[in-house]
Amino acid sequence: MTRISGGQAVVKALEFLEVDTLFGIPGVHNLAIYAALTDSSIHHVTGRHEQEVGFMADGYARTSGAVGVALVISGPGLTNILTAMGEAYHEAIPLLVISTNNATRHLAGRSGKLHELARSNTMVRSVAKESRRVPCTEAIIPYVLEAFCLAQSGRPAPVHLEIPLDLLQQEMTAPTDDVLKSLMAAFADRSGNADSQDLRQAAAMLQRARQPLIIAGGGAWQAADHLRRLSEKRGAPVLLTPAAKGTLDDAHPLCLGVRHHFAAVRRYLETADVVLAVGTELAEDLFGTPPVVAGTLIQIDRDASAFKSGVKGGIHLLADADDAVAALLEGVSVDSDRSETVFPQVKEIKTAADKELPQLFTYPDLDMIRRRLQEMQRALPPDVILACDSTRPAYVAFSELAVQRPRSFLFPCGYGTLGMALPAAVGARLAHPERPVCVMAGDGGFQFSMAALGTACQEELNIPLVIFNDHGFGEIREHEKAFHFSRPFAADLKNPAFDALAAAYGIPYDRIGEKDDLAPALAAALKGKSPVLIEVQS
Ligand SMILES: Cc1ncc(C[n+]2csc(CCOP(=O)(O)OP(=O)(O)O)c2C)c(N)n1
Ligand SMILES: [Mg+2]
Repeated sequence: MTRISGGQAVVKALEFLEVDTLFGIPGVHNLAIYAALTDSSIHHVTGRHEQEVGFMADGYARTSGAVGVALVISGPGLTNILTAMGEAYHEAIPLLVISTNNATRHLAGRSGKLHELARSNTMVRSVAKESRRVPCTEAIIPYVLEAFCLAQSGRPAPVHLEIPLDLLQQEMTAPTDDVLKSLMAAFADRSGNADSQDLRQAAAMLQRARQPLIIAGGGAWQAADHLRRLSEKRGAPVLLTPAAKGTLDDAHPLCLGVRHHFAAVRRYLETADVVLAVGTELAEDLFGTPPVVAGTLIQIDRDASAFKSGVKGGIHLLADADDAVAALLEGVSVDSDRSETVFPQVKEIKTAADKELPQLFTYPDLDMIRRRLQEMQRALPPDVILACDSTRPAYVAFSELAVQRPRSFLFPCGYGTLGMALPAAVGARLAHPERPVCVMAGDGGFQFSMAALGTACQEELNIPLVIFNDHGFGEIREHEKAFHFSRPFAADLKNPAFDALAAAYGIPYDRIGEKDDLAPALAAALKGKSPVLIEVQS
């Protein structure tokens, strides 16, 4: 019987779970785990700040559907990663966050020990599905396996495990693979499938619909293929939430894209007699408006808490999105006549939305932003993953930049954290070494996490960073105008010289002036071997 330490038990559990990449920052409080990692095939990625570590794990999970795993120290390591957990919690991204804590005997009251953090589990529960402290060394493996499964089950979310130092140092008998397999079977996701009667009824509603419409949210990516076929079969246009951008190709003739914020789209939504909402809680959009569904609502979600409205003659289907959409696809018949009328209708709505853009975004440089997005579109390959920060060009990109694949447009949708883009791109790139990855960020947001450049360089990741430099928090300036501030306040930024910053990291730099074309610079940057900083004057 092999004896292993608690630290080795953590790594053994992660290896059994086939975790290939682990994002973290070492400290004396988690070195027992790092010691075990030195002999592991798991690739460890060293962050520069735990918030970035969390976003890296998020980018990894958001683009792959797998659980993103992060390892931090107790105290400041844990508090630093909370913001990224908040973002992942809001967006239903599965993360496993492992932190440590002082030895069990010091955890009862205030001890004054290094990195002490009282009531850590209570604190973390605001941004996690669960936060647990492991009670003994033998429990480490079952707790890790269960936490990993929990992160993915139902509505995916971060799950946190805290392991006291003494448990990492103590030894235990290593469990066999058979024991691990039976543990996994016990923790497997038991979320059931929708009642077949309900599915039949929902299919009949869709079949009878005069003007059906589909809303796809962040939980719809797994069902992307069936969803497209259902939309084509019934001639039902698809409206995407920002988290679902790419779930149906923006260029598809039935795709209304991410355009709920346009009056032309909202009017159309209000006239739809049957609305199928998949993997969305129908939350408010960027401008604070929730989708108004006047017709009958069929809602599919893995988590009942997404069912916020009453049923009103509609149906809530508690089910896996792909299974339920596949069943609906079976239950409806082809309506080719509708496609002929609805294709021009979708085109018309998009044209009307286009005309609304200047009223919606009253940016003085809107035309320039649109031009830049067109240039980016020309340079970006179809399989690109675009990691966006909360910057004005990204809001315009919702409707103005076409994305062709699911899980390829990253945006801090609901929690809205500045600084997500670069570290999330690092995680995405590590999850998909074969796919191009690009960052779009503002000068403000970029500075929230620019230290992640260090990780991107160390990992030798080719990531072009398109930084829109308007020398400030541009979006906030706009809001100040709308609030009738007596003068612009607290939103101007004295920025570093970005060319010197690129030089400091030893990476290429390009500056795109007003008259320059961004496309060739971006296309060239995508062929590089490292991050490339492209500063766009706006
Ligand atoms: C962590 C965090 N702090 C503050 C904000 C508020 N906020 C939203 S947009 C914004 C300005 C972003 O500036 P920049 O990244 O330069 O983009 P721009 O608006 O100039 O395009 C700020 C400060 C936020 N979203 N997240
Ligand atoms: Mg800015």
